Amino acid sequence: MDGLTTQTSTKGGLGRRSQIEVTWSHLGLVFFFLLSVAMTGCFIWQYKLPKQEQSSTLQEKDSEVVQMCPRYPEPVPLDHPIPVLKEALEKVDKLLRHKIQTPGLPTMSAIVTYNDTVLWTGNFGKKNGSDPFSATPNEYTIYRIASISKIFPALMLYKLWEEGEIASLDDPLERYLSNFSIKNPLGRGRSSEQKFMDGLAFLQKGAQLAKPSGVTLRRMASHLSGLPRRLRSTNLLWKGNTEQAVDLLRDDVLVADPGTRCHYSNLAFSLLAHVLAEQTSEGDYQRWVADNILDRLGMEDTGFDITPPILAQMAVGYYGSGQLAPLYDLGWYRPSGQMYSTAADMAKLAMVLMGTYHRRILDPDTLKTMLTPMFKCSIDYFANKTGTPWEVNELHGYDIIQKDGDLDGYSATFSMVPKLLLSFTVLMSGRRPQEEDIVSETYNYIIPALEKAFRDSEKRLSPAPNPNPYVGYYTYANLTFYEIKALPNGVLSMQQFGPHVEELIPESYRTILLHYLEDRIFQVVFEKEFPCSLNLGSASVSLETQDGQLFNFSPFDPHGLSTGFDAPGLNTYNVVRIPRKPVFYH
Ligand SMILES: *[C@@H]1O[C@H](CO)[C@@H](O)[C@H](O)[C@H]1NC(C)=O
Ligand SMILES: *[C@@H]1O[C@H](CO)[C@@H](O)[C@H](O)[C@H]1NC(C)=O
Ligand SMILES: *[C@@H]1O[C@H](CO)[C@@H](O)[C@H](O)[C@H]1NC(C)=O
Ligand SMILES: *[C@@H]1O[C@H](CO)[C@@H](O)[C@H](O)[C@H]1NC(C)=O
Ligand SMILES: CC(=O)N[C@H]1CO[C@H](CO)[C@@H](O)[C@@H]1O
Repeated sequence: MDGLTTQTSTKGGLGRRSQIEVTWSHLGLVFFFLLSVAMTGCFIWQYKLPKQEQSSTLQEKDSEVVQMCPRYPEPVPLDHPIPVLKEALEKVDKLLRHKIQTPGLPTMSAIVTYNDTVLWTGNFGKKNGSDPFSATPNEYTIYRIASISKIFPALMLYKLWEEGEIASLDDPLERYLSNFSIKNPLGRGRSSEQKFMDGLAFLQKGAQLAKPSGVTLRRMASHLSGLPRRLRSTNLLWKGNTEQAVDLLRDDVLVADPGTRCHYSNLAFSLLAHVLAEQTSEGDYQRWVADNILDRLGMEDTGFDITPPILAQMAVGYYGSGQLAPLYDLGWYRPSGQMYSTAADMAKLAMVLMGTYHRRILDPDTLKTMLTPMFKCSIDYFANKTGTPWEVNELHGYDIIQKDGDLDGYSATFSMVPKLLLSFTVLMSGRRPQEEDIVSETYNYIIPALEKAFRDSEKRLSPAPNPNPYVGYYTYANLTFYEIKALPNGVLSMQQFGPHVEELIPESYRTILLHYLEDRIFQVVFEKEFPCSLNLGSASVSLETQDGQLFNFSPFDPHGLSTGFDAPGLNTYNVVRIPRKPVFYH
């Protein structure tokens, strides 16, 4: 968001390279099907490049041995308090407590959520930085959220799409705004089309009008439409209307061919919001947001109009210089940056978007679409990827789905790590600390701690309702052999045995557990941390690919026994039951 008098700074350095992962997916189910893997290993051997220097080979092996899995452990219900998590949150607290010393940053409220619970809140400074007796803020202190407001036009787009008011997210804007036109000189694909159209111009006058610009609804909500940052010769206080906006655009020019480049646009979000609102019975953007999102989710302290009661609950905004910032009204650009909210309401929204709140506004499938990044931006953009409406950066191998807001007197960040069901929001009056990025610093503490909590947590495995049909001996192509047993608690355990297995695979990794999901379907679970891959002579076996795989057991025979199983995720079929333990001759 551009401030009116201050310039938004672009932040760098949030992303961090993820480790290069050598995946061995074609090696399939190696742990279980060792011999078939060893054969694949031979195959690879034939194409192996000339041997590298011994030292570097050794180093690679070392690092492979050290890498423990699961690399990205699944979220599990946590029994609080968890010391490692508490310690991480204390570090976050200390970090923000330190930041509040920054001149020009008088007030800060932060909140961290996991699944459907608040893990931590931190409130620092004073609500009114000019008043030495002013109270500290709390979760219900109101701040302007500036560009975080852009989440709401995107929510509206998805909601209207779900309701069928909009046929497709990729509909061209012209379908809903017939008078819209803008020049697209960089649209190379279409200039040849244009010539063709010109050739026909005598026959079909006006055919050109029907030609879409490539400005689609989804691109508008993803900073990918190529629309300029603002309307020609307007600032964010512009009080015009959409008709006037369309007039201004007629002689304006797209700064990029739509869908080819990340380019931040307040214009796109405001235009989208106003145009979509006309499709609704409310007919007005703010009314629609209030009725369909804020009221439904109980976001009581979130809105557009800064009335006296809101003002009384609000942190006072300052410029970095310490000067009081006016509460500008954004006029036609309101959908892009007018809103205010609280840490508590933002936490609620994060849970809703990750599908962990008891109320919902979008279907789970729509949420998946919404949380998927759209496009990789070039290096000069301030985020690694763009989403609808997100900025997405990579940290510790996770996508951090983020929306920043900076407007006179206030700065804010809303962020989620959907894979971990984790969110972090920080609302500030004053200028965002410039030297370091609070969000990545915070996640640098929390993500490893949460991963550790997940890895350490007692696995809650479901036993098979009746283990008898599954217990017994199995083989894959007479090459590898397994025994399934029922543990005293009814959970199935599976052990591989047979020639070579005992020599090659350490005992602790020879047994896995089978977590019951539904009728005849089980999931592979390693009870403890395990090496991501095992080195077996010339072959390497990925245990990582096997973790979490599904076993689909066949229907029961007349004796009530399953005759075998498949592991479709490993492309492994026809593991068959054998009546008794085979004898091996050496
Ligand atoms: C998330 O919360 C819900 C509701 O309390 C609970 O059923 C679920 O198991 C939790 N999931 C995780 C991964 O903690
Ligand atoms: C903030 O405090 C100053 C000094 O006490 C006071 O003049 C000002 O009115 C206060 N602002 C608000 C919005 O309460
Ligand atoms: C389109 O533009 C024409 C002429 O400028 C105007 O009369 C008409 O009302 C506009 N239509 C819409 C839907 O705005
Ligand atoms: C495995 O060995 C048994 C007994 O020797 C034989 O009957 C069976 O056909 C073999 N199965 C496969 C898949 O080779
Ligand atoms: C803006 C930003 O976060 N850029 C990062 C994108 O990712 C690369 C590497 O993956 C980082 O080096 C950049 O800092």
